Amino acid sequence: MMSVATDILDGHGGVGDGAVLDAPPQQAVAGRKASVPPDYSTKHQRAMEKLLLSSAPSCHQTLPDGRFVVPAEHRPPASAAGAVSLPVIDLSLPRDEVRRAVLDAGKELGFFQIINHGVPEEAMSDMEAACAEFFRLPAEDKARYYSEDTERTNRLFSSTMYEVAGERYWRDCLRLAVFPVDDEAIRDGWPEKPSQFRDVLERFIVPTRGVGMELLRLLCEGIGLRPDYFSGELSGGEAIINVNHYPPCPDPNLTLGLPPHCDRNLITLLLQGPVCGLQVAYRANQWIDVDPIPGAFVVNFGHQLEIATNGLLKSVEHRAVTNSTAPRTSVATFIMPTMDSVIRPAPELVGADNPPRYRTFTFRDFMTIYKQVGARRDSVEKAFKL
Ligand SMILES: O=C(O)CCC(=O)C(=O)O
Repeated sequence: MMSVATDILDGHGGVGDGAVLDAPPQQAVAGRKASVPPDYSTKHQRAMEKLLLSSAPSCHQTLPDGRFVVPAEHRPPASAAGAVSLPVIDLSLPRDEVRRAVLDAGKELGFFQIINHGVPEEAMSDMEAACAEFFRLPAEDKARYYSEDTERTNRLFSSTMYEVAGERYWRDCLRLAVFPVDDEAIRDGWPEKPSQFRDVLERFIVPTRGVGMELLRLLCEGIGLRPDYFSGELSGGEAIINVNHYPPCPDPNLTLGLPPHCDRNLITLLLQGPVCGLQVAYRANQWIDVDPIPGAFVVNFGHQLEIATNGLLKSVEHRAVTNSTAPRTSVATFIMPTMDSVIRPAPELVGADNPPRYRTFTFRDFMTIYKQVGARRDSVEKAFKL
């Protein structure tokens, strides 16, 4: 079975891990005259040369390494669930209708798209553009953010884990802690290039997180929890974004951008951009292609929501496939519990005829075990189910 190292997908650093750099640029230039350009001659230079797919001098003509070839049974295109598509929910409809639609979609597929959600179109398109621009920066600009330290939240890394055994995936990722935005340490961890990046991220993340919280309230109303059940600790951790970048791939039939996995958090909102690539697991070994819809978010539930609702809302596996022509950049926003929050099936949702299906643990404990067992749905179920 294909293993799914969580550091490839969801590696999580400690709270307050503000610094992005292995060696901040200020340190790298310490002692130099201002006119001398910074010299990332050792660590950064090596990192830069080694790894990022997006830093390759030109398009890859062939797969650079056999480890990009995923086992035959996991290769795209697996049988695609052709006629099935994700429901698209218009959040501007009356609240009762939206609540019902969100709950139905969540129960049936665990994934849906939302439109008219209130995040300004400009904030979304600016975010898409700034993220794509980040990956087009010269390698030496990106190298300063690059780190292989999986304990860091803020870092640029590649799923091509050179010198580490195991599969490789066709994706680079910029991961950043983004909440609370008024915390200077959080903002200071964001890239300074491109120059508009920080402002664009702030304009994007504040309303996007707001939509995520509103969806959680709607779900609570729908399943009989008090509307603010997920406010406070359960959603108050460091929200994180993954800016995923998938350069054109020379052999999309042999590779994956991201292996099948479930998310570790509460709820995820994905800005998937105009290029198709996300697939959602559907029944036995079938995958739903998620059609890009301009201005929409793709929404899915993480393990914490499944556990808190005692399995009523499912965390569903998804993966990213690659293509040979167009680069694809997606932005996943993860709403996370604080490390000390206690995760358990909500007492309101369990009873004599519906006993708790999961044990009680802290999110910190969850993360420790998750890193060991991997991100596949079955392995997490096995570790946390009673
Ligand atoms: O890029 C995508 O469509 C999927 C991203 C994803 O699953 C993730 O960041 O965990």
